[in-house]
Amino acid sequence: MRINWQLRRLNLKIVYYGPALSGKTTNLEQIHLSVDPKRRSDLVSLKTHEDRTLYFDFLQLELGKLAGLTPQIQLYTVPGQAYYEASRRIVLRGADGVVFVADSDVRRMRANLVAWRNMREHLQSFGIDMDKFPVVLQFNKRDLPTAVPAATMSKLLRLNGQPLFNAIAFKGKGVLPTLKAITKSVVGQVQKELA
Ligand SMILES: Nc1nc2c(ncn2[C@@H]2O[C@H](COP(=O)(O)OP(=O)(O)O)[C@@H](O)[C@H]2O)c(=O)[nH]1
Ligand SMILES: [Mg+2]
Repeated sequence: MRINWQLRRLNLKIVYYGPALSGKTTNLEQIHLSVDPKRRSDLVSLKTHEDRTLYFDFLQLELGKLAGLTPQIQLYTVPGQAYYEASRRIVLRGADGVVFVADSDVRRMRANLVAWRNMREHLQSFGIDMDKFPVVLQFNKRDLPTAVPAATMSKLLRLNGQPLFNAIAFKGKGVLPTLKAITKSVVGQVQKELA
């Protein structure tokens, strides 16, 4: 959280984390499509020639006033490929909340688990207790015939009550409910801190 008292602006950072190709960029693309252009920035994507996320995607949204401040929500995605661990860590630093986008494809369960553990380790190393930190999960690609049942995925990741949304991100399904849940959670946390 960063407050600019002169501009009365509150910057909040939400990071979409998860394994490669789980649909993180697709979430931002869908949000970009559905939010009023007056209340959002352009979607900025830094991509390699292979069209995969190199560093991050970025999209900024403006919310209604909060405690006399104008909140601006900055959405980032991390690159999912294994060799971008350092990049993920840099993007994750300073996050006010995270959305973990898991891939429901049975062949991606191990990748989900590795990414989930890495995220937890990074947050811990920043001194963040994940049980007290705004985290929302999205099980994406529910359209796949190979999709693992949500209950099985929850068990695999050892979820304990974090908000969870099923999604078909490339059809826009589940994207906004996920965004609303993480925004609510982050804003709730900030209200506690500003009180
Ligand atoms: N079947 C299926 N494919 C999806 C879904 N959401 C995204 N994709 C596809 O998965 C691929 C990777 O998505 P992308 O957003 O680039 O993943 P990222 O690496 O997490 O940013 C793309 O081809 C998307 O069109 C979904 O709900 N179902
Ligand atoms: Mg991406």
